Amino acid sequence: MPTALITGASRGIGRAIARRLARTHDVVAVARSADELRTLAEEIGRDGGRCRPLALDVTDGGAVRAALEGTEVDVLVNNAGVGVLKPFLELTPEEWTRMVDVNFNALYHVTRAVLPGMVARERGDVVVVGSIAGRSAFVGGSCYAATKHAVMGFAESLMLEVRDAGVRVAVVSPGSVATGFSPPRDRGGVDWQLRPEDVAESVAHVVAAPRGVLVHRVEVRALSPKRPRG
Ligand code: NJP
Repeated sequence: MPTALITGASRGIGRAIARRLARTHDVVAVARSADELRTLAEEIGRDGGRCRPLALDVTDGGAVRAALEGTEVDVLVNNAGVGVLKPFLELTPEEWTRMVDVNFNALYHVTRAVLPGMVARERGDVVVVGSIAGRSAFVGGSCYAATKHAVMGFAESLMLEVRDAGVRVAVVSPGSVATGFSPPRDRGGVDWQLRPEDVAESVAHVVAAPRGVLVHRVEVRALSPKRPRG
């Protein structure tokens, strides 16, 4: 079985990606919450898959290197992310730094640890969970949208660097997803958001592209914020 490493796998979109990819991959599930990773591994095990929980803060470069360097990974999903969505003048330095560290700087730590193996084996997938905020701005997004714009620049540059080495780099950019990511907003009583499983399906689609085919960007939105999902 090939191996898929997913960051931010303890809940939300990352957990759904881990469950989905476990159908076709051995999973390494990374996040800080050891208990939630353990229950994820149990769920995957009950479904007949294999999952190794790995409690790790992806912003700690030394810890990431120590835990991951030399690990053979076929699919890396950089999904861990935080969003403190509020006006710039209300953002604290800690909130600003945390978003930059998790959403952007961690891409260096994690990708740097596993990419050399992919290049040496001449195959692999690096998927980043971006956001529609990675190409459009919004009030309250001065830092969050900036980190997701940075994701796009990182991913496209890396794609151009490693495609000839057989490694594919992609960004899956969701619209609004029903997770605990941001405080509940008034959605007009209509349950229209994407489910984490919808995003996981897009990641699985990217990874399953035939060899020789590179899907670089996917934007996935709920069909209509005016209509319930049904
Ligand atoms: O978020 P949430 P989502 N080290 O809060 C982990 C993007 N997105 O699933 O460490 C390691 O449920 C945290 O684990 P833990 C978004 O930007 C979302 O909605 O245990 N892991 C948890 O597993 C992000 O990139 C929406 O706390 C760390 C996970 O990250 C991705 O989707 C829309 C960590 C966060 O789970 C997943 O978001 C959109 C650290 N230092 C893009 N810090 C949306 N939900 O609407 C956090 O366009 N984590």
